[in-house]
Amino acid sequence: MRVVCPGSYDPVTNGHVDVFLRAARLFDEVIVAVVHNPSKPAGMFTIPERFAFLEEALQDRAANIRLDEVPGGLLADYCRRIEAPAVIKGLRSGTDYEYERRMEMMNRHLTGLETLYISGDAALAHVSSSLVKEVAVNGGDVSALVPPVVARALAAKAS
Ligand code: COD
Repeated sequence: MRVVCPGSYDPVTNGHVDVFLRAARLFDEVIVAVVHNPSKPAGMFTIPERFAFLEEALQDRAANIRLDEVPGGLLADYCRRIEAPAVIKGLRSGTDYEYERRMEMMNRHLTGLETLYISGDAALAHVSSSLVKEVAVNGGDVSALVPPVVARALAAKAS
């Protein structure tokens, strides 16, 4: 089965990568899709930058992971177009589930798109794109929480 891991990935973290790799062990093909999230319009990194970070972070990690971009429109329409019956979402907490559950129901209502959940690595439960950005721009060390390419880009923003 082909599945999609959609996200803003601004930027990708080790929490995201853990979910991608575990999905890649379960499904035939995993499409990591950088999606424009209309409620997070002004990102720190451009879409091409986020894409390049993902490319480097996932290089040689799993042969069945592909990258794509959803430049606008509904995720459910994109998934129907590429014939992916389900999306994979990573969960850190009950709060994540509350947030995801409403999207899950809306996506199912729209096109029948299913949502499957992978519970994230507990050691990375405190890791989010927004927190690593906040810590990094204020001089904190996030190198254990993000791929090296992202750590370098965040350090450059902080300097
Ligand atoms: N461990 C495990 N999972 C994690 C971790 C971690 N440490 N960090 C993040 N995750 C998970 C998140 O829970 C999420 O499932 C995924 O990784 C991506 O996270 P983000 O923050 O990069 O992405 P979001 O939440 O901004 O993505 C939201 C979408 C872009 C998917 C959503 O807005 C969308 O589908 N937009 C398209 C327009 C649309 O169709 N709207 C209607 C939706 S019903």
